Amino acid sequence: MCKNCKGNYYITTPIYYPSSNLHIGHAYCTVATDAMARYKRLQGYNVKFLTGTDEHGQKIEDKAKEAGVTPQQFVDKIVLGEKGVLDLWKLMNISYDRFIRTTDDYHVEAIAKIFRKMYEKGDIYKGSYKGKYCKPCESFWTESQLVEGKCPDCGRDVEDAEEEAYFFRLGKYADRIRDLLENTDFLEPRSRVNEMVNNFIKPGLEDLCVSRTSFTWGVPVDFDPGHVVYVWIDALNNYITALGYENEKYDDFDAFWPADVHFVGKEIVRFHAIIWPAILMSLELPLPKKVYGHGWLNFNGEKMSKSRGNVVDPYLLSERFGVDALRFFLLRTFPFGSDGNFTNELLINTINMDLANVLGNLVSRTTAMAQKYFEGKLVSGGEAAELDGELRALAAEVIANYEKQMDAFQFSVGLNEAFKLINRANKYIDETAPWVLAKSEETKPRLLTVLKNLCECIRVAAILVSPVMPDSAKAILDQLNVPEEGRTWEALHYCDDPESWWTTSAAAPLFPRIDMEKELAALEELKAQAAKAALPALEVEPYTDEKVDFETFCKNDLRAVKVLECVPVKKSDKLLQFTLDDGSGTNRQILSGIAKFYKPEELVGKTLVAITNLPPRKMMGRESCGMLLSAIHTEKGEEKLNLIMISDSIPAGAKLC
Ligand code: ME8
Repeated sequence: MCKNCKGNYYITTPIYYPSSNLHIGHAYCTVATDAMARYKRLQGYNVKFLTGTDEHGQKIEDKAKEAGVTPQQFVDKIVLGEKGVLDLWKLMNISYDRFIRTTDDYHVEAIAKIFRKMYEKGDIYKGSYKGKYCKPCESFWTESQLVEGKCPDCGRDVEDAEEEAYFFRLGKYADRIRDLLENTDFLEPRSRVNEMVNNFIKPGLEDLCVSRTSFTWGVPVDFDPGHVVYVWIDALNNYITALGYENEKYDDFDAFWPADVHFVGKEIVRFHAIIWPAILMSLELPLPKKVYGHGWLNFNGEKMSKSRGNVVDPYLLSERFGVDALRFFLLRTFPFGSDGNFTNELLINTINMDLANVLGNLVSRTTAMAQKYFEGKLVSGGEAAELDGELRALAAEVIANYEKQMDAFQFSVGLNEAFKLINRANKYIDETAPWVLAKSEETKPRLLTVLKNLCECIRVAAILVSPVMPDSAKAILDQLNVPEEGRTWEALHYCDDPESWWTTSAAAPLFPRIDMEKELAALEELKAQAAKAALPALEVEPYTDEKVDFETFCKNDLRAVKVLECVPVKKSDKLLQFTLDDGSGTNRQILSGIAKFYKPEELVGKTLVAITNLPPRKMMGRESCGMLLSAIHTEKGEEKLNLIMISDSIPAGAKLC
């Protein structure tokens, strides 16, 4: 343990499936974990923050096959590639200490040992699995667990499955787990306890299938080739292999296990609150101190999913609004244990109201006044007044409440506390009217104290928001030239008579206001572009089964024609009028609706193909004698057309057959 530190603190996120790029829901949990890790570091804990990727399983194997690459190449691209998982966490300022990939050698080696250990203990046995399998979720279900015959997690179709498999005797630990859930605060929010006990424990915990033979992309069971360890034993144990359990890579198990908290989304609470403790009981290891099940983010009231095309891209939002603004929005807006509804309007409103109008405005008004009235140098001295006591008292209350709320993982309430002080400071400006105090030399000492009090409120608030908005908090504290020792947890108390170290400097607005209408329109446009980019690159017309007999086909009189003249047809944005040499000695006129694909002048002199024996048609009052052949297809949702052009050495009138 480090010198002078409060102790070790181990916090984890779920490890993500790199089956496609991560969305805002994944970022939500990671940002929360990051804020917690930063908060604990601020308090003086020696923090280990683990995140990573869960890279095995049939879904990955299938997707890799579809993409024509190996499963390892497939996951490498999503994890390490451009705009992949690591890039996203870097962009979002995620301060993890360790990143585990379940394909890392040390993890693979440790999982094989763990599996063997549980087998040798008699907790894992060989049997045969009959049931229902949801491929996308990689979950087995019993008939009774299905909802209207579909996967209870995702609502998709399940398939019959039967195969030889290893099972974990989960039932053996049922009583201890029930006791853990009901009689300790292991699982939070407490509302999730009933769901676990009623839905899973009371009906009887069935033994869990922990190996598969139907795919190979997993950790092999070393004593039974053909079996790979099936997902949860592989995935959950990441929390201990990443500390060095059953491997030589790391050596922090004794220092950091048991974990202080696992943050997980609500749909995987079951695995973390029932299966994970049972695995640890089997391994005779201490249990994590807490599992916290956070809610889900929906988008405009709907579940976010790739198939609905409504996944929110954290890259895009970070780039447009700033990483800190997005991090703040996620944690300030949605109470951590409940579901939340993400909308762009809400995001923009929160940035404009809380960040631009309230926090940004307080900082810019204060620093601007300090510049204007004291050239940024707020020296010692001044004149206190009764009103100042209110700020002091509120700051003390806010700090205490903030700590309580953050310790309970209530980020939104914790931030709300910080904003009570920020709002009060804005009101203090109106109450003290510094611009009036600045008018006379006599009231200058009072003005000095008012500005120092404002700086002190800002300093305290900046420390409070720093776990959530690390860069912005630093920028604010830099503007106030707060020395390092004034940015610490120990310095987190309201300083009665702020010293003379405030020298403030104005800077560009921290949080520029966003024009709601323009931004919503821009986001819509980007969404449309992204949807277009996601369309299949090339679409061709479906083939027809209807047959044409040879004789009928031969009736088409296809001829080479040379373009003598090509002009647009007035009042039509579609039609071009061609004058063609068809070799007959008389020029032929054809109208063709291809104006959006060609400029008339670029076609003059070209040799094209025309069907010449179609009955003449009138178009825009002009006669068209035949049709020019072209190739059509769709590319990224856009219709493309290419006239069939043949070699200019082919004479006009040559018959094509
Ligand atoms: O479950 N809102 O991986 P995963 C909030 N590999 N959270 C969301 C969300 C949303 N819309 N969508 C997903 C796995 N999440 C396993 C974990 S841990 C040993 C193995 C959360 O990539 C989800 O709740 O499918 C989960 O906590 C996390 O993202 C990872 O989901």
